[in-house]
Amino acid sequence: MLKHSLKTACLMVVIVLTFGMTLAQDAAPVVLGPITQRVVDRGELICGTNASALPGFAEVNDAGSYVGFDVDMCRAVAAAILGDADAVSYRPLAAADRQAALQSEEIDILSRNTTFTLSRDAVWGATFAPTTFYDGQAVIVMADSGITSLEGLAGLIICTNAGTTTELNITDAMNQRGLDFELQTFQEFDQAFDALLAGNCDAATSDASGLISKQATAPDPGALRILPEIISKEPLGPATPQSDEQFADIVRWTIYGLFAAEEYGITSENIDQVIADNTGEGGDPNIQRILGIGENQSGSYFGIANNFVEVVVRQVGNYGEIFQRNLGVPPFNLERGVNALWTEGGLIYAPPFR
Ligand SMILES: N[C@@H](CCC(=O)N[C@@H](CS)C(=O)NCC(=O)O)C(=O)O
Repeated sequence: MLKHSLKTACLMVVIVLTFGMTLAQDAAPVVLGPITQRVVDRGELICGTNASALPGFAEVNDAGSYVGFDVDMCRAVAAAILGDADAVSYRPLAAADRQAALQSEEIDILSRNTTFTLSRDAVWGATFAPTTFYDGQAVIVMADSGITSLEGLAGLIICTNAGTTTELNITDAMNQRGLDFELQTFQEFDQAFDALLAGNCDAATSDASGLISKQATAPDPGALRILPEIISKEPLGPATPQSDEQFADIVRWTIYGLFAAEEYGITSENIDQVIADNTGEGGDPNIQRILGIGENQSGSYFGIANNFVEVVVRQVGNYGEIFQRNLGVPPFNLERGVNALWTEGGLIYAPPFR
């Protein structure tokens, strides 16, 4: 009897859900949230980026264009919403200006090697996107200083830029080891790095990725040494103002689209073939959903095109392509490490597109 009524209840739920879903799919077009609407109206996404060049992540190239891994995240979002990865205007921001830029909404999105932390989530009024680069903090010194570990920094001057997670991490790491030091902060990391090169700081500290970038592009990389200790977790990724959850969803699923495209072997080079191979019966339903092939609803839940991932991958590439193009090449030659796909032992993982 109980079994029977359970069965009936389940059937009812299925009928209601099926009916409800049909209704949802046939419903009027989704109303765009305020940020997405602004982006559409001005035909451009405003992206907060680095103030001083961080080669590999964000810099202005010889042609005057912003390029880099963090820049490509903004380009991907512009492609998803506007169909044009070039429709981005960049606002250079010092680390300490990020919170105000998000709160005043003078930027639509921040993509500037920003660490996702509890206090920022609470206080910045920001929604953090999925982590795009798992990093940790390191310390760099002059090779001829003879310093080979944090212990060697006792009593010395360590420099960094203000308004970063870096300041608290280095203080914790030195205090935990019972080591005195003097922390000097600058508005921009370049000033801290130049002070190291000039001998006014004994060490500089920041995200390991940033230090690798600075070392690789320094006049004499061999004159610098990155110490072996990684003293923190720095999950880096974009953030958006908290006022528009739908826009945050668009950013979130654009990034997941980059991850999923890599996982399913969809690249900017083979996308036409992948679409041809997966259109109609016999196609991989996962690929159909990711690329918006057929009747599957995806982007339209957020008021953007169902094939938004196709547009993004066509114009910007998948996550692996973005990583390789910006960071996998000389002079950086960064390994994927924890930033490999979950299927290859890393942390890069997208939830299902369904
Ligand atoms: N991930 C850390 C540090 C971010 C940071 O400011 N890093 C420096 C050094 S890698 C930087 O981006 N410098 C470039 C600039 O000052 O524009 C945070 O979110 O606070």
